[in-house]
Amino acid sequence: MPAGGSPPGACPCHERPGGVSWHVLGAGSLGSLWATRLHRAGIPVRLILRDRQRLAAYQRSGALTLVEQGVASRHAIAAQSIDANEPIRRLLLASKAYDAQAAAAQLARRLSRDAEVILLQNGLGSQDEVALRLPQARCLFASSTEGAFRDGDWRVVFAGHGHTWLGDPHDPTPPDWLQHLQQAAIPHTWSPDILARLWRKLALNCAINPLTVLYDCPNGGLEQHPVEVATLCAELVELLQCCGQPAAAENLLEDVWRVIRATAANYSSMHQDVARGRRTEIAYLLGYACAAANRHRLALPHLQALQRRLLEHLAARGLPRH
Ligand code: NAD
Ligand code: KPL
Repeated sequence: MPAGGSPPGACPCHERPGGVSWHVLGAGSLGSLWATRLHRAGIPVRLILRDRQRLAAYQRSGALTLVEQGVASRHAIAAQSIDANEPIRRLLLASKAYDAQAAAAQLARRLSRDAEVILLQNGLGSQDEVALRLPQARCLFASSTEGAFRDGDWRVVFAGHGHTWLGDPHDPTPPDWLQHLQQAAIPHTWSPDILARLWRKLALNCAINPLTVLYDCPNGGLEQHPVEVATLCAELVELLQCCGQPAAAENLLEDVWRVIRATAANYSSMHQDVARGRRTEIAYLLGYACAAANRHRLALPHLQALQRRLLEHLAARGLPRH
């Protein structure tokens, strides 16, 4: 058995039908959602877990469980701890934005020279932090509207069908492993301008999520605050244009209202984090937007006031400011 790793219930020869293995870091919501679907399609996958205790716990459980439309299926995916020695050529890094850089630093010694790393983080900023840590790898960025949550250890519930856009800001050539996503029925599109996608999603999140936290309401509750939403969108449009992202700025306000109405009964991810006393990804959303405005010496008073109010709100609840 290799140091730091073992495939529960799986034969290693069956795990590698001649292809490059996917390594998936983070058996959280999206990492588990990807790993189980890839595994189900017969594509070799390895889970990378935080340490040997987590690995031992996973091995006791024996599998990841995927729940889709109330139906559970078990997937005995091979796993290893982060300190294993197996080289990595294709990595899905599916951590929160604030954990991505440290995870990348821990894995750097294991990445081969032709490694590809798919960064599945919300917001902006973590992708560049990781790319700096992994100069030998091709870093691809992803932006996803799929929804998943964990309802227990090693269990993930597929909660919302969506789509994932992937791209490489430095190289428009699509990777050949996109066919694996096709085989695994992971809806996706190769995006020649992934930064525009990520900026647009960031702008949507900045216009919606902080207000839902401050007003303690589901997304639809923002219908009561149309002027605040419109003022923030106007400043976000200025920011996007100033940052060379005019496509991401187009019809932002209309799109924000479309999302608010389409998700009216849902609580935003930031609201859910705060309600559960969990760290938010604020530094990679509103924090990133405000830092970009400062870099460009752009005065965006409402966005900056929103950041101050949100930081005070988090501090009052003992939650980190970053
Ligand atoms: P999550 O917290 O459920 O999962 C992250 C996992 O990474 C956790 O299991 C954590 O233990 C693991 N991890 C962190 N550092 C690690 C390390 N060094 N070694 C090993 N494991 C490590 O998060 P998630 O909900 O899957 O979100 C991942 C990203 O995707 C976030 O940026 C989130 O905003 C974004 N996103 C999530 C959803 C969703 O529905 N869950 C939808 C769209 C976007
Ligand atoms: O992505 C979101 C989130 O909750 O994080 C939406 C639904 C777009 C709200 O901003």
